[in-house]
Amino acid sequence: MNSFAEKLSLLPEIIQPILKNTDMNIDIAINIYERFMEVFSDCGMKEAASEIKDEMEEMENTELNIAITGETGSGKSSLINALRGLKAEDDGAAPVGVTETTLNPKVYTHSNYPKVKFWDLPGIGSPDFSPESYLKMVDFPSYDFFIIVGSERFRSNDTGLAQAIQKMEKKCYFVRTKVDADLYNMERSYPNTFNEEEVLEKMRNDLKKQLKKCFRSTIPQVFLISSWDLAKYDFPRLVETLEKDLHSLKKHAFLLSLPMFSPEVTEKKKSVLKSHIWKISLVSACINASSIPDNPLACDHPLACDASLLQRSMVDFYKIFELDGDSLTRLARLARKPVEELKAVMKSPQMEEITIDFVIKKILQYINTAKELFLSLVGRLVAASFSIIYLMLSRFVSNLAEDAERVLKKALEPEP
Ligand SMILES: Nc1nc2c(ncn2[C@@H]2O[C@H](COP(=O)(O)OP(=O)(O)O)[C@@H](O)[C@H]2O)c(=O)[nH]1
Ligand SMILES: [Mg+2]
Repeated sequence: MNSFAEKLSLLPEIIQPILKNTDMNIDIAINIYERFMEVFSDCGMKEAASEIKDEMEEMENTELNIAITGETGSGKSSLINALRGLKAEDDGAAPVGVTETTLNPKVYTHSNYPKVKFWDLPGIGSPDFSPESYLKMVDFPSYDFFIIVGSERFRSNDTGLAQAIQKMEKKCYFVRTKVDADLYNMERSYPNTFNEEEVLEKMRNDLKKQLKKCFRSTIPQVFLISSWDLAKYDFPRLVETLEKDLHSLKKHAFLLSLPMFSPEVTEKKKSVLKSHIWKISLVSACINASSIPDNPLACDHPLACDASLLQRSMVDFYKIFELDGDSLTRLARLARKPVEELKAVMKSPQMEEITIDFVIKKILQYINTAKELFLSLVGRLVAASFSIIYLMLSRFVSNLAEDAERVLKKALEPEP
């Protein structure tokens, strides 16, 4: 692909399936279109694909290191487990209800998204430590942001630490845990006049008032949460805030690693993946691509792909939507239902069935369903391959997102 005119003539075709994709959010489509124009403006197809491949690798290697600190008993380990989609009794979970005996940070890797790491930091505890020496001890520069956990009130240790973190130009957020227990107690105390929203608002205001006294400039935001139920209270707002505050690659990792606690999370993950799969499609169609055997539309209309890249990516999608075997088993245990019952509501195959042969079969199936588009691109190997792969991946992601919703609904269904 050499001349600019040739490139331009190819562009609308290669972008066609993206723009025609009916469940594509228009903002994502525009964004992809702009990125497309950008990568193709000064290089050919192969070079563009190789640039995108580097970008994908950078994304895969992007780590997110989240520091979680606060006094013993404030609920740090429980929050870390909740963020990893685990209960304390699951394998690899942080032990809950134990007093820390070490001052060393302990790392907990996300089981489905190992580049996301949660660091359980001991609270400052002793007044012998200044916030600055504490931050030095826990290796301050390694973290992307800090969550300071407190139950009831935040102590001067916590606010002093937040000030030191802000001074060193990093973000920190206050998280007040165990809100479920406070609400439960208040409801028992005021059985006739209890109003959940009013109690929560009063808790937020009291904390803000307390913090206002300690901070001269920006007061870190406070979020009321229960690690037992992330869908409730301020956790969704914490997600929105981090989504805004994190830069693109870190944001990507954060959103894809979120536990599946609500339909909004499923939607977010679907959007992130939908804005990413054109890259997988382009790389798969251009780099290490080999011919698809048994193309029903004959050998003079070839199609090529890197089926192994597609297979790996599709397996990752299962993990992102918590539809892999381990995640389903955990959910089934929590729901006290046989895992078969959850698997039965999935329309996609189980993750173990996603082999290279399966991928090739899927592509052949899409050549047939998108026959018209395919035939319109005859003679343009990359454009045709890209389009078919893109359509296949896009549908695959939508189907998994629907399965994830069905599985969650089934898990929450009361026993008959
Ligand atoms: N009700 C309720 N209890 C919690 C919550 N988070 C933690 N706990 C309880 O608080 C205690 C201390 O929790 P843990 O996570 O071990 O705190 P850490 O010492 O800061 O790691 C344990 O008994 C937990 O079960 C929560 O959100 N709600
Ligand atoms: Mg702990």
